[in-house]
Amino acid sequence: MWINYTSYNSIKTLLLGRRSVIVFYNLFKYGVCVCIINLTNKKMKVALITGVTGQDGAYLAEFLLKKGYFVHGIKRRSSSFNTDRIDHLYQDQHEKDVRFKLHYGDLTDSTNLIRIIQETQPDEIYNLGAMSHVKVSFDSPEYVANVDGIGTLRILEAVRILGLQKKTRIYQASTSELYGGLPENKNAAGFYDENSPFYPRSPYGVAKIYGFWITKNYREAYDMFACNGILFNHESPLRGETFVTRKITRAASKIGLGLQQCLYLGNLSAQRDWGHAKDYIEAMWLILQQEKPEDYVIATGVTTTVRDFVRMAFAELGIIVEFSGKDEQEKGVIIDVDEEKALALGLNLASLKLGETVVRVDPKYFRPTEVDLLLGDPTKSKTKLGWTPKYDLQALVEDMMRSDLNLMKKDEYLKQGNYQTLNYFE
Ligand code: NAP
Ligand code: F7E
Repeated sequence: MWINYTSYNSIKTLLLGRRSVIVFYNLFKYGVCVCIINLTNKKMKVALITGVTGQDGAYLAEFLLKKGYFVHGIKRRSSSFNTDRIDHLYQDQHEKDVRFKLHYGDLTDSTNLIRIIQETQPDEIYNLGAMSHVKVSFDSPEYVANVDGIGTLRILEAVRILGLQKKTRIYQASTSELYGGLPENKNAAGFYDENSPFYPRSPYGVAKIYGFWITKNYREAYDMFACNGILFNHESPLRGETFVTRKITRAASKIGLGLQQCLYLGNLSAQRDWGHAKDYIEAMWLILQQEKPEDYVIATGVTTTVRDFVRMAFAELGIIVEFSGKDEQEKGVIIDVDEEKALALGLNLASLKLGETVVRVDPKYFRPTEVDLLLGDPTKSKTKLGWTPKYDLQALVEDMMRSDLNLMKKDEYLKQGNYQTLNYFE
């Protein structure tokens, strides 16, 4: 421990954890007075995250804990643990200084939401909970309307009923799916921005448009600090396995190791503006730290086809895939393998034959109405929020491939030892 008191009446502080401080007073020539001040929760901000077990919820919880927040998360009751993404953050609730707490709850249950908000008295609510799969929303449209649409209203109304309008700031997870990808709705530069008209193309998009407008309405009607982040697609090693990027990075890794032969996809020509979830959750936080509540587009400003994402994922393994054929007959074939790279990564060279088809189209993954192209304009978030993403698409693909190759190697290892592995197929 150091004490350096050269200056008159100097005060040196030494942080003890995040909640208490030792203060050394140099009282002229009369000695040193030491006192320990216990900083209570007074200054600690409290956040409540719905959807804390999801991709964004997990990254956001970690981010806010690092910033010194007390974080409450709402998780759904499930017949088995579904907390894999946040297990590394969770503490034994009997320990001292617990700053991360989970509550059972559901966005379809107003009474539960009112009680949790009453108990936690959050400074910030991040409403990330949703049935977030666009294709699945065609199968469960009523449920999606209830959770993604009315669920947002339930949060806003709970804050109002509890008289917390002035204390609690609310972030609503809005989405680029609101635009629907109509070419005529892009701005002059060819992007979707905060002023572009909406035209949702799925029950998910339609439910989320209610969430968008009710958030804006409560802001205007009741002077609440409630904001929409209109986030374009963001991915990561924690992305759900049935979204296209993760489906691709998992399958490419398995194919490289000889654990799978072919990857079946839907619309290969769809284009998305893909960023990294770690960058996007920082934007969510920045949106709630502003002086005035506003809505922001969060995007990279670059769009890429599903087909090119496949090429990039395989290229990370030294496998070059080329596409030929049209529509449902289109296929991806191995045309080259960088053997040195493949060996260095521990791939199964024997299974990587030139001319082998590794990607095929299965129309069951087509959507009744598709969003063909999404491309966002992040100018406002970059200038007003000072948001600066760290990952471009190449860095995102590298991160996801590194993680999934490791994951699949674990499976390979278990299989070699005659242990059971889980088969996840859609
Ligand atoms: P995600 O991985 O699918 O996570 C969704 C979360 O919502 C999960 O924790 C899920 O719980 C929870 N949830 C589902 N139904 C619920 C209900 N009835 N009550 C309470 N919680 C419920 O989604 P994400 O990628 O993290 O996205 C976060 C939010 O941003 C979502 O609202 C999504 O629609 C929106 N969004 C995402 C993107 C993107 O590209 N990722 C882009 C724009 C907007 P379980 O773990 O129990 O399933
Ligand atoms: O599809 C095409 C598919 O499911 C992307 C959600 O986070 O972002 C996400 O929605 C594209 C689509 O994401 C397969 O047709 C081809 O054109 O990964 P996705 P999404 O539908 O864009 C928005 C912004 C959200 O808000 C949502 O919550 O890829 N595609 N083949 C496929 N998609 C899937 N899932 N599976 C395929 O096999």
